[in-house]
Formats: sequence, C-alpha cells, structure tokens
Amino acid sequence: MTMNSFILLGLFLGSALGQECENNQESFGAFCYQWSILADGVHNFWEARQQCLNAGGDLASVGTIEEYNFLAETHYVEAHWLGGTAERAQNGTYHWLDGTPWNASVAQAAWGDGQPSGGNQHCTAWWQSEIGKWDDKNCDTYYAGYLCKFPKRDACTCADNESRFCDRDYTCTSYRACESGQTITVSCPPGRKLDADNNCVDPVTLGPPCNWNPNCTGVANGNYPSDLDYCRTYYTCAGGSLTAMATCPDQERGEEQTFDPSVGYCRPAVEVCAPCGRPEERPPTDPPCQA
Ligand SMILES: [Ca+2]
Repeated sequence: MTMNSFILLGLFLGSALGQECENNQESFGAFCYQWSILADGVHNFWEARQQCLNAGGDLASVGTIEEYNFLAETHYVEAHWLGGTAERAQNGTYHWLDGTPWNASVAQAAWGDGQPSGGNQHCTAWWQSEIGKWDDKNCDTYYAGYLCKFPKRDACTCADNESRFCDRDYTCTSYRACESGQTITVSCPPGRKLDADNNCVDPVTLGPPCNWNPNCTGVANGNYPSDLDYCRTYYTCAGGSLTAMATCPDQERGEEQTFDPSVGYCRPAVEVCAPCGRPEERPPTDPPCQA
C-alpha cells in the first residue's frame, strides 16, 4: 500500500506539543497518571478501561515499589479501578492489562487488610476503606473512579530541516514526526489504525493491542468474544454495526459464568471448552471439545 491510498486527516503543526504530562495528570518516571471521577455513566472495570483506552492510555499498572509508593501518596478518598485482573483463563493469576509484569512484592505491600478476599472478585481497585491500599472487587462493581496511565511522549523537538519519526500514540491512531524541521501530527481517518509502517489500515488486519475495536462490518449478527478479556467480555454485532458490549456475570444461580464463543452467550464454565471453561459437565448435546 502507498501513502496515496489513505486520506490523512488532522495534519497540523504541533505547536502545543512538548509537554510531558497534561496539567491534570501526575508525573512519575516514564509515565503520566490521571485520577478520574465521572459522576454518571460509568463504570464497571471494563467500562473504566475503555475510558483510559479512549484517552490514549490504559488502566494503571503498578510495576515497582517506587511507583506504588508514589501512587499511594496521591490516592485520595474514593475507590478507583486500576488495571490488575485475574482472568479465569490464567487460573486466577493476577496480571496487568497493559503487559507490565505482575510484581509480587508490590502486591504484598499494596493489598489492604484481608485482601485479596477472592471468591468472585477478579479485578483490582484502590480501596476507599484503606487509603493507598488495594482491594479485589467483582469486576461488575459500580465505581465512578479510575486511574489511567499514559506513556510520556518525547518533546519531538525538531532541528532545522530535520525529517524523522518521533512517536505514535498508544491507541495506534496517530503519530508525530519532524518534517522539514517542523513537528507534525498525522491522524488516521475514523475506523483506521496505524500498522507497523505507520500506514492507516483496517484494524481487523492488525494484531493486539491495536485491534481492540470490534469490527462488525460484514459480520453475521451475534455475540463475539472481546480481545479485552476473551472469556468475560463480548460484543454484539447487528446489521453490520457494533451495538453492544457486555460482561458475563461472575455467577448466575451459583454457577461460575464464562463466555462460550461456540454458542455466543455466557454459560456455566463447566459447560464451556478450554481455555475459558472447565468442560467436565459439558452437555452431550454440545459438540465435543477438541483435544
Ligand atoms: Ca476484596
């Protein structure tokens, strides 16, 4: 593909660039952090994450003791989601959604009194009951607070007549470069994302993390597993458009629930094939799980 194949929107001089973190963000190390409270319309864990992704970051990970100490000091009274989750596909082992390695020493220092309490609680939050500590919560708990984390962006300062690539944003929708000594930002048109060569392409052709937007174009009506959490969240396509995104209930009638891609809805994990389910009691009417 050539650059002529694309309509490049948003080409403008980046006069406001060069600031490491926004005014409403905290700065620590290579990252900016934003504590947010939204009064309505939010948030279970996945909706909170979507807010961060939309803003060009992710729900916060905490990789080191130093980072934890910094964030614990800036945490104030309110619960805030952060990006640790223990998906069933990983046998309940905690991990950070942004790929930061889970640090057991940090977690030991961070969990609040009696946490993680486990059970149907698979998502992490800053705890309103013990400021600066973590609680594991049911991922569908309503919290208005969430903590987003953004990689710092270089100033992208351009020398005279310099032409070079600077960086691309976390959502794979724009990049910055020096062109003839000036900073430019190139944004993809709606629905397109940057590939490895910074060409704007249909995101369905890309691997994660750039392709998390469900693409329903030409897709049959139904429910499909989400890249965000293959076993828990799913999206709905109808008439070629994305119409809904939902999370399986942790439990229903006492049964642990997971999304079953073979049927397109949530059902007890014991009836679903691996990796989401534990198919010991899969009904004989269902096709057998593949070995
Ligand atoms: Ca808990």
